[in-house]
Amino acid sequence: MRALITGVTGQDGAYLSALLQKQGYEVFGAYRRSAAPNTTNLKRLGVEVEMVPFELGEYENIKRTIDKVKPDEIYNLGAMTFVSDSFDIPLYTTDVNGMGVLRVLEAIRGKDIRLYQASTSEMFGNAAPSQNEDTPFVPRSPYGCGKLLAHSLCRNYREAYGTKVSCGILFNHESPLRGYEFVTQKIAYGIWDETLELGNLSAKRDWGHAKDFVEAMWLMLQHDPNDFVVATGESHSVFDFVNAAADAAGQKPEVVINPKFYRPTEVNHLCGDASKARDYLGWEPSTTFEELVTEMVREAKCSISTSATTQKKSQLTKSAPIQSNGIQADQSA
Ligand code: NAP
Ligand code: G4F
Repeated sequence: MRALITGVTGQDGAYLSALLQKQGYEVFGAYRRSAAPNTTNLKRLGVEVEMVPFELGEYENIKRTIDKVKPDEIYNLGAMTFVSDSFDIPLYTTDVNGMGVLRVLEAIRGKDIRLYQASTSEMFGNAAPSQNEDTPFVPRSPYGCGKLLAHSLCRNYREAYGTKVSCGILFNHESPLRGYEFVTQKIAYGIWDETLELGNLSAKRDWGHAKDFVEAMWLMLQHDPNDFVVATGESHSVFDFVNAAADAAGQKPEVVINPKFYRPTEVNHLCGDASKARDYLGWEPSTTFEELVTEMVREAKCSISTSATTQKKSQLTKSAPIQSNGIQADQSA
């Protein structure tokens, strides 16, 4: 079996690559052009995949890549994923997260390829918890709106053309590979500092582990096309996360509220009901909230210590600094 994973350099891309390789898949990792593609997450999990260029903004590029790789399954994880930034770059966000998915759907129309689309609990906005597949979508950010466009198009292509697409409505999932701007990773690192600047502490999220959630993605493509909520069913506030991280670290910084981290419109409370995924796919999460927080806090501490040691070593072994013109500075002066 051949799988193409878009957004392979991200958190889920790395965990999913590891899972699919374990299942015996040939995995192709689709990455977007950059001066230096970041394979840090894949390397941290010891995964090597064949990397292929892929840009969600460019139809011909998507089509060429799919025609070349000839995948049996595509996992579309590529997206602009930071909700806060989507208020600053709404056109770009909607193009990549919404129209980008339409480009993928067009590229596979009529082909025997199964597609997983990374939908999100952010589409629920402030709909009352707990949220399931029948809960109305009332998104509260350009990110959520773009994802809802994609979600609606996937359903339409499934009904209109028989496209074998499944959408996973995934609630927040985290890990030591999480991007640094997301609140959990910010806390996991910041808990070791003297102060920690945050925004809205009362927002509640249903936080699970990415390693568990990618299993649900794979299971969806082994069943008839459908949509599934994937969640732990337990929610905690940002404030709870700080306290759990402090317990894991054995220390607590001063928490400073900085309104610059507030959003123009906030999603207050997400808590998912994943009964359908449990009943149809046999999926259940295996990591508790406390285990997730502890793993992230400990890994953050290791990375901080490693980078401090590397920095110290490079300072000790450094000879004269290199000037911007490339000439070694004279330290005797
Ligand atoms: P992530 O770590 O931020 O990774 C996003 C990936 O998308 C990166 O590999 C990024 O490439 C790539 N990408 C960004 N713009 C692209 C473009 N124009 N063309 C092609 N690729 C592009 O996100 P994640 O946490 O793994 O999430 C995976 C997917 O699940 C996303 O679609 C996200 O919206 C969705 N989701 C995530 C969560 C969650 O809690 N993690 C919950 C629900 C849904 P670079 O490395 O070059 O930036
Ligand atoms: O960690 P966050 O930035 O994640 P958010 O907005 O829930 O989005 C994540 O989950 C979605 C699924 O529901 C994904 F689709 C999306 O791609 C992404 O992975 O913020 C979580 C909460 C928010 O309510 C935010 O206002 O934490 C609050 N928060 C408080 N202080 C903060 C901060 N968020 C960030 N990023 N930074 C803060 O300092």
